[in-house]
Amino acid sequence: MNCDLLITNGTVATADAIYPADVAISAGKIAAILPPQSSINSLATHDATGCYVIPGAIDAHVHLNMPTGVGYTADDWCTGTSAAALGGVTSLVDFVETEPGESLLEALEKRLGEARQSIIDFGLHMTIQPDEHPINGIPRRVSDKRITQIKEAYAAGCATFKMYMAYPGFQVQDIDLFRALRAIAEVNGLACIHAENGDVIEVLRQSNISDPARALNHARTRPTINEHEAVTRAVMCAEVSGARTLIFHIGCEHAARVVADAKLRGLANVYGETCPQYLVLTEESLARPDGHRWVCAPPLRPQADQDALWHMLASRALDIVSTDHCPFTIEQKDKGHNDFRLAPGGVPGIETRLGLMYEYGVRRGRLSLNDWVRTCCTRPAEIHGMSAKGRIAVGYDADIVVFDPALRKKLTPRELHSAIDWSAYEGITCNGWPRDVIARGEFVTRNQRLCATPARGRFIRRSY
Ligand code: DUC
Ligand code: ZN
Repeated sequence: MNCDLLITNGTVATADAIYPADVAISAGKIAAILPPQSSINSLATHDATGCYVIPGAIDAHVHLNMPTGVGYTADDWCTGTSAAALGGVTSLVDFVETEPGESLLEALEKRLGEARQSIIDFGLHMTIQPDEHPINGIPRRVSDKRITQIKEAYAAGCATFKMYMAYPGFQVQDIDLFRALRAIAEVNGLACIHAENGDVIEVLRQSNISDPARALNHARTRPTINEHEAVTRAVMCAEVSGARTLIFHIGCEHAARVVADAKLRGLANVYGETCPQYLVLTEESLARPDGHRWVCAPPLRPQADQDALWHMLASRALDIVSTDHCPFTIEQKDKGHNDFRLAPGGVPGIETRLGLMYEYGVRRGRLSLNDWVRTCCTRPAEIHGMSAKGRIAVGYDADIVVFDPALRKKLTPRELHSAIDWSAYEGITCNGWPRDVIARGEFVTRNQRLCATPARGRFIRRSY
């Protein structure tokens, strides 16, 4: 047998097995998985002694170059995907958002133009949002026309549809959430739902807050029962509509239990995502003098919620870990210094997920190696309709991370590559980090250095 590249002497870790093997790559695909030291003709070999050889990580929830009230999120498609690759990510999924009057396909075309700079392969979720801006805080409707366009978006490779139950401008009313879910069920797509009760949040945010400089109040305006109620409503709508549904960024135990209970009732198409910020940080970060930098939604929660999320991830009640990477510079974040409501929502994380999940999950005994691969690599591909990704198996794309458990990485902005000047994880050192990253058979990083050029990433047309 001949191949282009042979990864030798590593330990292959997948979602269900761990074994020593050499991995042969040809024409960008995994060509064979062989006993170590098999004799085979390869144009190049790459030694992975002492390392885990795992599928490239998939981050199915990021916000690059997204317009916000304080300007665009700080990473563009070049800086964001460079940081992602250095953190072991070989595919990501970002979003298409629509301007009033724009069709879903017009908005997709524009977003594909921006995404051309991507270093790694990428998919796009289609956001289903009201056609017009809200009036007096009341969300406008999603038109029939827009609902009809769901079919066209699916055919164009956007198989997943994001809906917000909170955030003025994005929030959809229940009637439209449900109409959209029925249309998504009809095309066999996936609904991805930001589940918080936006109406209640807006009233709480507009009430007299005695100390708006205290960022912990952000969590008080978005209590866990608010998230719990919205997830319950979203799962009810998913069940009645029959739409395959993923609840995005679950941050608290009660919300996660709703997904767990749905699964116990036999709803095999209801999934849950959580993020490293909810697994590693707590609302203590919001209590810092610069706590407004940790404003994100849902907010960071108490330790008890974090502990429960780890259990639910290991038990498969929750399915995947994505980052909701939404990077802002200190200058952008500090707009909220005196009033947390002015801080743009979101924390960075595109580069740090695999390392953090290894450090806080595997090394601390909360996840097995297989759980780590399942939640960061394999299940994201399955749930998000990427049939060629997420596995080390013959015929799959050769997206591979050589992960070195002996590397140490300090999570400071100096060591990371996002275009921001702070880190949400300052003070943390990860033991274990991606050493080399291969995407469709090409090295995109080697020895923790980027070696890929922009615009090599391809749009992943996703389907089920
Ligand atoms: N939550 C955030 O914190 N930022 C971006 C979008 C979201 O849902
Ligand atoms: Zn998000």
